Amino acid sequence: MAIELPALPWAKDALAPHISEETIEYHYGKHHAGYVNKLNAAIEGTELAKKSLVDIIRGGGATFNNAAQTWNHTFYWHSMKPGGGGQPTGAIADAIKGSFGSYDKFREEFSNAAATQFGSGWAWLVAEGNKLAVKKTLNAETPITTSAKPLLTIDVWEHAYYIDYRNARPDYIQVFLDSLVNWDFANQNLKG
Ligand code: MN3
Repeated sequence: MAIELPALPWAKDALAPHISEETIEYHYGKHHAGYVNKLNAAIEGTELAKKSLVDIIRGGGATFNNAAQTWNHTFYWHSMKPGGGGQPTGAIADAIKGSFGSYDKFREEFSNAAATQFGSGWAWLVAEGNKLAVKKTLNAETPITTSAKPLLTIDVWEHAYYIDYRNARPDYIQVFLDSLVNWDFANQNLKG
């Protein structure tokens, strides 16, 4: 069965002015769709076509990059919402305090991971046992191949921010934290 490109959780212009409709047009419509199409072309008629996306990713091999990028992008879209950002609420707020000491410390660590991921990749908030941690991954690498449970992610490939922020990745990271983060999604993942 072909892997589907999931619908966005909001309208393409809903994150503007923080992330423009043009960025989403390209990032979702070209990049994300491109990973899905390449993945489907690679698995068509093979044993992999019968597997779930997560199982394909965990199997590694030649399809890993397109499969992991398919999953990572869906997770990224849900990590943002119009009117999001700012202080966390609910269980995730307590967990952040417990693991990092304060929201500000978490923010510093997450921003630093996202800013210092050299080249293309991702920064993540994950749960490892009872602790939360910040991770960064290169290219398509994803925590779902590890024991860590992803709660939230930011895409720091240039295609995620170059139209809106040019080379200023730190500005994009700040806006992500201040105006876009979907803490409801992080709470859902923490619980699940
Ligand atoms: Mn991307």
